[in-house]
Amino acid sequence: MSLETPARIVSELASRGYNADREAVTLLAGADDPDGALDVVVERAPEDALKLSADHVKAALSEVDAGDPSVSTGRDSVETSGTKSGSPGETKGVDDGEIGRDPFGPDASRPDTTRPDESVRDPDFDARSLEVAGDVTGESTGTGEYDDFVSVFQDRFKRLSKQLRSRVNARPTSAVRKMPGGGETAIVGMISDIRSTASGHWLIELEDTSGTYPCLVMKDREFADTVDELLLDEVIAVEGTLSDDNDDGDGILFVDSLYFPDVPRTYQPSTADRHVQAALISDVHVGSQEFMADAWSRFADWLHTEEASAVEYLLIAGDMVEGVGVYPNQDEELDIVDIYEQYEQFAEYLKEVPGDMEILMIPGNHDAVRLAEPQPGFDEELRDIMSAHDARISGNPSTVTVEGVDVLMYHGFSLDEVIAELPEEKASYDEPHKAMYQLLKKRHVAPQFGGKTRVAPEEKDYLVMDEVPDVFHTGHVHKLGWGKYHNVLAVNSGCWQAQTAFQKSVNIDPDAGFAPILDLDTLDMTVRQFS
Ligand code: D5M
Ligand code: FE
Ligand code: ZN
Repeated sequence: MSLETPARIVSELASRGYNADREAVTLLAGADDPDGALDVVVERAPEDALKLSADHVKAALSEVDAGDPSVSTGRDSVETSGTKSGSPGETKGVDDGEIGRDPFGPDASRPDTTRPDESVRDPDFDARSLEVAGDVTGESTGTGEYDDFVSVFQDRFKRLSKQLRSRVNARPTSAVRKMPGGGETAIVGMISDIRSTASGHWLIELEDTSGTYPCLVMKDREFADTVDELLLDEVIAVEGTLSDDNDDGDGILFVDSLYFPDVPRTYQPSTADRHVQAALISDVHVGSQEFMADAWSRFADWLHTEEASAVEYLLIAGDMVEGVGVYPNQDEELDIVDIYEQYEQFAEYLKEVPGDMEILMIPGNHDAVRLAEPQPGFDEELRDIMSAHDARISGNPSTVTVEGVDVLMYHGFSLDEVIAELPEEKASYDEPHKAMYQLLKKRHVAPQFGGKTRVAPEEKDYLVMDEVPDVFHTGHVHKLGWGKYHNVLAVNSGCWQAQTAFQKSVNIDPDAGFAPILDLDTLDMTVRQFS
């Protein structure tokens, strides 16, 4: 087996315990004798280098060109390793969940990632593109001061109200206060309070930069049941009629219509120009006793098959590892108690997927980054540990544009809150995509502040959806569900962790071991089961 493709080079390096950045792989692939060059590079790599860079490759290749007699450029060692990697006996079988049991053994840390059927994958690297936007990593400005909370709210209001102002003729609440009674007007505001009145109507307090104004939704209005979709701090618009006593200071607006920023019904998503697929997964939870190692390996094995040859992207929406101290009594169910060792083990599992795949990951609430959203991507230390396949790392949330398709990736912490606050038919654990529809409608991934979801003070609100995504991908609730909302595909991708004791106690029955596979050219989805 020779190393003519980047995928093989990545696999071969991984089997020898190295990762390499993209440029290094390209340089090796372009060498006259890639096999020999790889030998030299590995031989010459600094002891402590886990990841080979283009500089390592260039330095090693220049020594070969200079004719250093001590450097072996022969093929023997590669063939040995090629044969070893190619041996079916070395392939990780579907029952081999053992690497999760002994993460510390010297051999266990570097499993062989090459499958005998690697040759069925023949990706078109030139056609690939993956760009990330809306990532807070390295941009965080928050100092935790009160002023930052003011800024983040002002920014949220400014951007969401802009989306609504084109639809209604709104006035600031300070101006509405001075209008004569009985007149008609519209208000765009952030919901600061919702309560029911003694007679069963709804009083919604809307706040803008000039003050607040009470708006009344009568219980017999046809849109009265949308009130139970409302969350505090979301931005909406209302149109209505002012009470007769408006100009004496305690007026009220009787609401005739209510608008969310929303996604236009006619939204036309973008698609890729070729047949290519992305696997959307989340909540791997490596380090938990319930992590499903067998299912993961079956998934990784499947990715090496003909059937999966178009799956060139792997998008992971948070909770790579189980973490430590996330929930009370979590330690009783930990398989690996050290967080760094959990990431090391996760990296080993990542190496099981084909080396040519383009991987992007964002963190979740179990990951070792700040809990408040937006969460920055993993720090340098964790990136080094998870450097397999040169995966891209960005914050939660992030928008990743894959061959023209905008995928909004958000771990999904706020889904618990949306599900708790809204009626069953509008958001539930059994239909998590419906809770996602609500976030799309509100054009914000974590509308309610001050509840369970922690929002970090920043100058800018990274959680607003300025642009409509083509695909919205979340995880966190460990349930599989997908559907289209105004042509936007919403996918909640399940998990790789069997039911935990806590989940059992509250009747959460997770959908574990599924991989939703998205056709980027049609936005159709197929779900594969590996559990
Ligand atoms: O959470 C997975 C799902 O289970 C998510 O809906 C939250 C819920 N969950 C899990 N453990 C707990 C505890 N201990 N308290 C409250 N809610 C919980 P994940 O964060 O991905 O484990
Ligand atoms: Fe999770
Ligand atoms: Zn989670």
